[in-house]
Amino acid sequence: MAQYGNNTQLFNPQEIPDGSGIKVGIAYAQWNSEVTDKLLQGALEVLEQAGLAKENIFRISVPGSYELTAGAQWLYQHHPVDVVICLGCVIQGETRHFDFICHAVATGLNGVTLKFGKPVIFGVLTTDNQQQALERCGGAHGHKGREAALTALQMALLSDDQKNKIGF
Ligand code: DLZ
Repeated sequence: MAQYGNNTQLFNPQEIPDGSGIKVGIAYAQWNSEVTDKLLQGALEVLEQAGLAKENIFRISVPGSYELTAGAQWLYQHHPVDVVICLGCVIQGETRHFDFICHAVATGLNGVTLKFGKPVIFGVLTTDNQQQALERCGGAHGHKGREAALTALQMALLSDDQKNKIGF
C-alpha cells in the first residue's frame, strides 16, 4: 500500500484501489490556475486509473480558494457524491490576505465534513511562491492533486467499509 509522507513513490497504478463504484465531487479554484489546472489533471488521472466512469465525477470551478467551501457544500447538496476533493493554491503575498484565506478554507472545509458526515479532501497548496507550488504538482515534491485523489478513494472506501460493518 502507498505510504503517506513520501509521495515520490506513490501512484504505481497497481496500488490504486478499485473506485468503480464511487462517485466523486471535485471543487477547484481558478486563482493560480497554472497550478490548479495541474492539480485537477493529476486528480482526474488517478480517478480514471481507479476505474471511475466520467459520469461519476462531478466538477465545479469556483473563483478562488476562499469559495471552495461553498463549492464543496453545493456538491454534497446537489449531487450523490461519496467524497469531495477540493483543489486550490494560495500563494503568500505582501498582505495578510493569505492568512485569512488559508484559515477560512481549512475551517470551512472541515465544517462541510462535519455538516454532511462525509469526507472533504484538502488539496489546497499554501506556499510562499509559485515555484514551491509547481514543485508540488508534478515536480520535485510529488503531486498533491494525485495524492488528494488517492486519499479520496481511500476515504470513500473506508466509509463504505464502515457502512457494511454496521449493516446499512
Ligand atoms: C484575493 C486572493 C488572493 C490575494 N490570493 C489568492 C490566492 O493566492 N489563491 C486563491 O485561491 N485565491 C486568492 N484570492 C481570491 C480569494 O480566494 C477569493 O476568491 C476572493 O477573496 C473573493 O472572495
